[in-house]
Amino acid sequence: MQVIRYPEKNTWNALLQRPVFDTRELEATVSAILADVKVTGDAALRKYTQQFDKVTLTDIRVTTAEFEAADAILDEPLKNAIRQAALNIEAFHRAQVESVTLIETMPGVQCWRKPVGIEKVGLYIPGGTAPLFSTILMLAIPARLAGCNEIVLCTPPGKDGLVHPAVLWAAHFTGITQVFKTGGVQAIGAMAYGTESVPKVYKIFGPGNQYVTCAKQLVNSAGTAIDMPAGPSEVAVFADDACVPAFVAADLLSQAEHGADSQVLLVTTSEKVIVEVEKEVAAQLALLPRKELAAQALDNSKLILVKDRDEAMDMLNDYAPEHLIMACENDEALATRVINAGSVFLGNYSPESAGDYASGTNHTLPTNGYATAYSGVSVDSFVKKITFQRLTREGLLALAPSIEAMAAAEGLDAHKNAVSIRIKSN
Ligand code: HSO
Ligand code: ZN
Repeated sequence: MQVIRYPEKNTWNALLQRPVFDTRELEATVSAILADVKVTGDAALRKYTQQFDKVTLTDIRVTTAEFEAADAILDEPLKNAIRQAALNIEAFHRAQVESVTLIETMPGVQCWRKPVGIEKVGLYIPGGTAPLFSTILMLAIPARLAGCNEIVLCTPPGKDGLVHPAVLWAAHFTGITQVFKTGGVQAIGAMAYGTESVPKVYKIFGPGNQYVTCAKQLVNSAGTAIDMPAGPSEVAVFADDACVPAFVAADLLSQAEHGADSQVLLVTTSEKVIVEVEKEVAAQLALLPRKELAAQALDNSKLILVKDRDEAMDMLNDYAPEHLIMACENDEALATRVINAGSVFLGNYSPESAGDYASGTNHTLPTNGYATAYSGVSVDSFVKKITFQRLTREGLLALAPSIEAMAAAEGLDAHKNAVSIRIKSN
């Protein structure tokens, strides 16, 4: 990890740069696969699963027998852990379900807004080096609470042609029955266009590699909604002498082990913290099974010494981290100054892992600086809010002069007439 001491403000931009990925190069490949899926459907899914996952698919859809086998394999302690996480995630997200409030803006003018679940949603769960079954909880639970009718899940099969049992168990546990063994770009295409097996959905959620991200962006520009532009995962920690350096190091490593492209950042007001965290990172890294990946991520990562808390907050708000951990004196007071972050973890006992799995908050969060303008996934991500109104004759009479005046001024006579014709009638 690079150590930077007291950087001048005009260097911050360069310092806080994320590794850049040019997806334009991928676009041609991704577009070709998407087009193929659009035209040849299941045949394309079989072809690319053979090519990329080296699996000859019989059924694309996971069968009842496969769900049962997963249930038999998965051990009870892990099932209980998933159950507990699900309870907390459900409790936190249930509070996000909005009730309908009728507002009478004027006598006889009633307006209200009703959240309606997006009818068909698709969840993508990557395969690869870690089976992220926790992401199923983070997506399926709010989708259910939102009232989505049809929830489809796509995930690539392993070399044995099977989906990881924890993925299947978590899917089944959260009420998802339509699971398809297809991954990568072809899965995104399948959910965007529909194939003989995979239903077409209106919005696609979930993390993925650069190809998946590129595919999501392409289908998005062609009309399928997506959760958010996703980039590599990241954490920023603000720590002062109130932190426990071993805890901070563990948090940095927990994010670094996600992948070589993850980025972790420590901003501190204490030289001592830098020295001790560095020492702890080295000691803990050596013991990690994923140390190679984590070490590569640490190469992109920085420990930054700043002069005071004000400067730290300015820098962190500029960076707009996906996760922000504040292990410092008076964390809550300082946290009131957070403007840009996906999710904030306060104090020495709130590791990012708590939010990643089980405390209740969602772990699908804006990366790559998108926290300046985007929120993480919530029940809101799965609903549309439809407005309704009813005006009585008296209500319209009272509002008519304003509508007529505005319509006339915009030169839209038909709009004006739609009011005039009513108030003239009895
Ligand atoms: N830190 C990841 C979420 C995750 N961690 C899943 C473990 N499993 C992105 O926020
Ligand atoms: Zn994580």
